[in-house]
Amino acid sequence: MERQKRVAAIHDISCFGKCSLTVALPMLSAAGLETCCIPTAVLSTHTGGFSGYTYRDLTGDILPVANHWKSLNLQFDAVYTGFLGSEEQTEIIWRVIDEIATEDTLIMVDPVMGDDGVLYPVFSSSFPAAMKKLCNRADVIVPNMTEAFLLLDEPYRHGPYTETEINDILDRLADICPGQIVLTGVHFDENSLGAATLDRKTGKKEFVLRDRVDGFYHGTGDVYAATLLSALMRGFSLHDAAATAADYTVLSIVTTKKMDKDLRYGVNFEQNLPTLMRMLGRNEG
Ligand code: PXL
Repeated sequence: MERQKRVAAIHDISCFGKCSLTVALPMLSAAGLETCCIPTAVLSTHTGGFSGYTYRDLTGDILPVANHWKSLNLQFDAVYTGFLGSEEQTEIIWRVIDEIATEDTLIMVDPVMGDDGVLYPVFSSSFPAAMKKLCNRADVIVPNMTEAFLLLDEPYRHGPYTETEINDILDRLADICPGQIVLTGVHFDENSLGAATLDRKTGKKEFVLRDRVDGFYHGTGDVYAATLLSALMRGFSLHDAAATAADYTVLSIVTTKKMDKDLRYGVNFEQNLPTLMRMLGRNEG
């Protein structure tokens, strides 16, 4: 009998400005996954470019939700964490994993902390060390270049990078995470952009590069991570999942660019969901 895979997505809800749960829930559902969620906070908008946003902290609810799920004996194929509002939340996620994950559960941590060399202002300077501890528990991490330098506690370096630099960063990320590494924002020149993967099962490092689309589109990291997890859950190799995620993120950006929208509003990932389903091999009707 076929079994539908079940994912627990643990992120904030930004009520406007597509990112975190408002991206993860529809995308993972489109991938055919049963998607459950633990909201870590509710904000009126995300924090990237809007001022005056509301912030309702839900730290106290996270563990009780996990405890209730455990009492119902629910099994999860993946736990996927993204934006976490505080060091305390990163510690609580450890306990959530203890409660709801088994050896067979894939733990994917997107260490959402910053972009373009800057730690998001909502975070204190000690937050990256807490996120680093959580990465130690992950089967897959998906940092961008800014987050990689924060995790490694090193000053940010702008690209273009060399292959040697990227390989070195992958090796050092492997020291803080026992799992698969997907590093985004990698580029060796100004015309391309993509990801580098370190597959711990094969020891292989690979690059996935695509033509760069100009402009800073908010929420693309979340589109990338949700596609990556969807592809992994459907049995893709790490490299193929990273490539599918790059293709779908570029497609969403190109679609958004044609619409001339405020870049803070998030990308139009919705229009191409039927294409995503085909990319993930969901042609069965
Ligand atoms: O897209 C990452 C993200 C998620 N959640 C919140 C954010 C951001 C990035 O700015 O502010 C609340």
